[in-house]
Amino acid sequence: MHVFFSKHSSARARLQVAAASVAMLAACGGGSDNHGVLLVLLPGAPAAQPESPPPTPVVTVQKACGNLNGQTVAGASLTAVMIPATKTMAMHCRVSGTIPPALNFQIALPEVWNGKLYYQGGGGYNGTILPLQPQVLSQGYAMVASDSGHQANALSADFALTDTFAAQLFGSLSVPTVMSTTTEALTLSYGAQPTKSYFEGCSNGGREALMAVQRSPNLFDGVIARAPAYNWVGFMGAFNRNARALAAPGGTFTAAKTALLSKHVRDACDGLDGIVDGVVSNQAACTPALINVAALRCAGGTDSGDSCLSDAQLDVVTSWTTEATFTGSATFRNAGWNLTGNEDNPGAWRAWVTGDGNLAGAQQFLFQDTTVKNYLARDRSTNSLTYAPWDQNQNALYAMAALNDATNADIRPFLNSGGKLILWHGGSDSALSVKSTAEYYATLRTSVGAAATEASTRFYVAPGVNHCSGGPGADSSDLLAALDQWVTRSAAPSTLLAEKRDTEGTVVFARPLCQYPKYPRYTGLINDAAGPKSAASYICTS
Ligand SMILES: [Ca+2]
Repeated sequence: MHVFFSKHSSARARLQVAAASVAMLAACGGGSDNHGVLLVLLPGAPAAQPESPPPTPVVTVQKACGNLNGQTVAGASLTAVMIPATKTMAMHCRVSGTIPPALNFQIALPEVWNGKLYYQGGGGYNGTILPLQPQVLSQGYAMVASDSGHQANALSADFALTDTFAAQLFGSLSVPTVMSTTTEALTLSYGAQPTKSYFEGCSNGGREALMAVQRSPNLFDGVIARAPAYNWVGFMGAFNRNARALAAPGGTFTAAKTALLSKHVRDACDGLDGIVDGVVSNQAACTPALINVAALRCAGGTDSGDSCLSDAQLDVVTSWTTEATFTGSATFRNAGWNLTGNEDNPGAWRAWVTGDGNLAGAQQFLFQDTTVKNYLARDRSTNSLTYAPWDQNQNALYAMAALNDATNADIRPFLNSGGKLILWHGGSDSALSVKSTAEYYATLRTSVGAAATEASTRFYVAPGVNHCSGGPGADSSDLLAALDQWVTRSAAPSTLLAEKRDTEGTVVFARPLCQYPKYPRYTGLINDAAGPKSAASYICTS
C-alpha cells in the first residue's frame, strides 16, 4: 500500500505540504475538485488518533503531471506526459527537459508519491539517460536521472577535449544542477519539496555519489555509492598499465589462459569459506603465497600452450594484483585487484581486461584510451599504449583530478548534517577494484573517526559479484530500503540480505550481505542440496 507520508515525516514538512496543497486546490477551483484529491490513510492506523494530524490530501499524478507540462523551470522547458502501465513499469508521469545548453534530464512521478526523491547516477562517461528502475518507482519515489550534460557513447570522453563546461558538468556540477531544477519542478507539481532525497549510483554513478557527499554535503539525506570509480586518475592509470602489459609481446590472454588462472585460484581458495561453490568469499585468506601463481609458469618462461603462463602473461598478473602509483599526488594510485577465481566469468576479464585476446575490445583498454586522448595528451591521434610515462603531463593530471576525483575522505560536513552513506562493492569486480573502495573506507575512518564511521557509514562487499551486477555471487540487495530505514527511522543497517535471481526474477539462492571485512561463511550441512541456497546457512565472520 502506498502512503503519501511515512509515519516519520517531519511535522513541519507535513504542514508545508498541506498548506501548499490547499493553495494549489484553491487555484484549481477549490475543495470541490475531488477528482484531484486522493485520500490515503496510513496502513493500520486508528482513524481518530488524537496526536496524529488529519489526513492530508494528495495531488494525483495526473494533476502533478499537468502542473508541469509546458512550464519552464530554471530555464528548462518541461514536457510532461502520462505513461500507461506496462508489464515491467507502473503507470507514471515522465517529465523531460534540458537545462541549457545541453544537460538533459528526466523525472518520473509515481502513481502515488511517497514524498521522497531518488536520484539515479550514471555510468562510464555518461552521455545518455539510463533507464529508470521500475522497482524504485513502484515504491513511490519520484526519480530523476540525467545525461550529465553531453550526448555520446559512455565509452567516449571526446566532450572533455572540446567542451570545458561539459567536462565540469560530468565531473561534479551536473548533480547539484539537476537537483536544483528537480526540487523546483516537484514544488511546482506537488506544492512540496521532497521530505527526503537519496542518491544511488554504481561505477561512475558511484563516483557521482561520493562526489555529492564530498562537494555538496547538504544535497542528499542518504547516499549509496556502489563500486565507485572515485579515483579517476588512479583507475585510468592502472587500466593503462594493465593494457600495456597485455599488449607486450607474449602478454595476450586467451579465454583458455584466463580459465587456467581462474581454476588455479579456485582450487586454492574456494573452500576457505566453508563451501566449494565457485566463489572465494574468504578473500583475505586467499593470499598470494597460497595461490602461488608462479606454479603456472611455462618451462623457460616461453608460452608453450594452454596449460601454463608465459613470463609476459605472469607480468599481466603482476600488473593486476599490485598497487600502481603515479607522480603528482598521494591519491594518484590504485590498490590493485584480488585474484578471485572468477576471472573466467564472461562479465569479468573478457569484458573488462583481456577481450579474450582482442585487447581493443576490452573496456579497461577503451576507457584509458579515450582518457589519454582527451584529458592527458589532449590529442586524439595519440597511441595510449605508447604514451609513456602515463603521468608525464602533470598539469593535465591535476586538471583531471580536480574535475573527476572524489578522493576526499574527510566527509564530516556530510555526516555532521545527518547524512548516511552506504558503500557496496562486488567482490569479483574486474573493472574497479574492491581493494580501492576498502582503501577509501579505511582513509575515511581515519579522517572522520571510528565513532562517526560506525554511526553514519556502512561498507558491504558481495563476494563473487562482477562490476555492479552479475557473476556467480548474490548480486541483488535492497540497499535503498536499508538506507531509507536508517534515515527515516534511525534504524542503522547491519547484516543485509543478498539474493541471486534468474531472468524471471525468481530467487535462485541467498546469502547474508556482510559488512567488510566480514564474509559469509557456510555453517550448514555438507552434501545438503538445500542448505547452501539459504542465507540462514551462513554467518558473517572475519
Ligand atoms: Ca566458496
